[in-house]
Amino acid sequence: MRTYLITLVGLLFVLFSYAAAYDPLDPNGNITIKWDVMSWTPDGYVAVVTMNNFQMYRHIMSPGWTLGWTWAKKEVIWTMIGAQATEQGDCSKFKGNIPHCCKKTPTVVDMLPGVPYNQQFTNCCKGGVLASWGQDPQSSVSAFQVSVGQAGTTNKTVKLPKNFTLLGPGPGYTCSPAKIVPPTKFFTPDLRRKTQALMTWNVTCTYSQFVAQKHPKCCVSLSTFYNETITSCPSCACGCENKHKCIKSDSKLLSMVGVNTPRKDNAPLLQCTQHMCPVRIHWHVKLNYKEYWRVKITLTNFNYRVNYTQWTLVAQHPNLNNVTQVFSFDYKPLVPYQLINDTGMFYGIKFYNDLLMEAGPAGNVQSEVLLQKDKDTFTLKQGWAFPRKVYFNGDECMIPPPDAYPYLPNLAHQNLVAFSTLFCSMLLILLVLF
Ligand SMILES: *[C@@H]1O[C@H](CO)[C@@H](O)[C@H](O)[C@H]1NC(C)=O
Ligand SMILES: *[C@@H]1O[C@H](CO)[C@@H](O)[C@H](O)[C@H]1NC(C)=O
Ligand SMILES: *[C@@H]1O[C@H](CO)[C@@H](O)[C@H](O)[C@H]1NC(C)=O
Ligand SMILES: *[C@@H]1O[C@H](CO)[C@@H](O)[C@H](O)[C@H]1NC(C)=O
Ligand SMILES: *[C@@H]1O[C@H](CO)[C@@H](O)[C@H](O)[C@H]1NC(C)=O
Ligand SMILES: *[C@@H]1O[C@H](CO)[C@@H](O)[C@H](O)[C@H]1NC(C)=O
Ligand SMILES: *[C@@H]1O[C@H](CO)[C@@H](O)[C@H](O)[C@H]1NC(C)=O
Ligand SMILES: CC(=O)N[C@H]1CO[C@H](CO)[C@@H](O)[C@@H]1O
Repeated sequence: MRTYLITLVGLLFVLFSYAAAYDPLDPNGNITIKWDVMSWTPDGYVAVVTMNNFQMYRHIMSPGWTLGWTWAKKEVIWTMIGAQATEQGDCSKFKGNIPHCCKKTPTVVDMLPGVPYNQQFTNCCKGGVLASWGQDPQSSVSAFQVSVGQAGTTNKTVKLPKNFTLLGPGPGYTCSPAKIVPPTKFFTPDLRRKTQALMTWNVTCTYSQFVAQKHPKCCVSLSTFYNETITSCPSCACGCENKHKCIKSDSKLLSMVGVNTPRKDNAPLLQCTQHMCPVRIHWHVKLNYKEYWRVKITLTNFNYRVNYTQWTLVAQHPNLNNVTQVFSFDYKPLVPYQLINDTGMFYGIKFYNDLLMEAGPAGNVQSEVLLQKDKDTFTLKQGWAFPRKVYFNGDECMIPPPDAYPYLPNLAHQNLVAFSTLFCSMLLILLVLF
């Protein structure tokens, strides 16, 4: 009965949290795409397109972003610097000068690092990788230049592109319509003069895990020093539809050359587990000192086809307001409302463990966190020491239901057991009597 109730409440909670595009731990998180018209041309304009990732802990990792839109009229792209359209489309109407892209709905991707100098643009050419704002604000921007033809040539006749789509590397983002905003002002390199765009419009894209995938992408397992039980991730936490495609960690297939080469469609190659998640976060309550307590966090990759670069882990726990030391990860408190300080992001140290390697012996990273006890609230009872929410790379992970937590061997729990035994026997007596 209790189990059912908790599961039901948990399920409702999960459903509810997936349906909302709004992320309570990062209420202002978005990616903005800004078009600055820098000059008019005889048949159109030259614009600088800048993408800013304002999300605290959600980055776009390799193979990077893909940006699409629909032209409002018969616009074409004459040239592009720092990015390229994936398809040229039908340019058969053009003689002499052939446009870069004639498609009504261009699809644009970033260039790879190391393209020739004359094809580069400031903040371009990172293979579409956008760091999260919380981790590396300098690398959270991407830009390219586009020269548009057959377009309006004044701020009255230009028609804004429509139906922006942002993929990165999978679905999940929904973009607003473009909106004209006050023109961006730029400083000249010597900072002594300001210039401004001839016209600017913005698009805002927000992420929803519900749009991205119907199942979570990660799960949490728990253990403690005071109870031997290891609470594993919930079964099929990430969906078991593809269970037949998973491979055992000792499979001979794994020695085949190219088996772990990333696929164009990002199809994973998962190690067989009972949870079928690509990533598991293990939270171990390790030690209880007088003034402090210590947690060990381990991230394990079960996907043979992904190296997670610049991974992020977000955890919510009431004691994160008194983090004393974080060993071998970087840590940053997230204070979305400036009121409750119970959430923080962990990420790898650059060039040390900011890469969570593909599944296998090297596919894990770990850290220990030392927290100072808040005497009024600290307890090992009722699973208080476990995280309330966990996100990996910006996706919420499934946490086991409270009744599966390892319990502190204490009276309260025994009482509960005793009570339910009593309840059952009473029921039995009633059944026997009537
Ligand atoms: C996008 O994010 C920025 C930075 O957090 C914020 O200032 C802005 O209001 C957000 N825009 C929308 C439409 O939410
Ligand atoms: C437009 O986007 C830029 C970032 O790309 C942001 O700084 C600016 O505040 C946005 N303007 C509006 C009005 O949202
Ligand atoms: C268009 O340009 C005129 C001046 O040339 C200016 O007054 C007007 O505010 C501009 N409109 C927009 C939407 O930028
Ligand atoms: C918007 O773009 C998407 C994907 O490119 C496409 O499926 C959809 O039909 C487009 N919608 C409109 C109104 O053009
Ligand atoms: C992950 O990185 C290692 C070392 O850089 C490389 O050998 C391996 O092929 C990469 N795996 C994937 C799936 O990209
Ligand atoms: C939040 O907690 C961290 C310690 O975990 C502390 O460094 C930070 O100053 C706190 N921030 C606020 C706004 O209380
Ligand atoms: C450890 O936790 C498990 C799972 O909640 C529980 O069944 C068990 O009784 C606990 N062990 C002890 C020694 O209390
Ligand atoms: C023991 C201790 O340092 N407690 C502090 C935990 O953090 C809160 C708010 O950040 C402080 O008010 C406590 O004093």
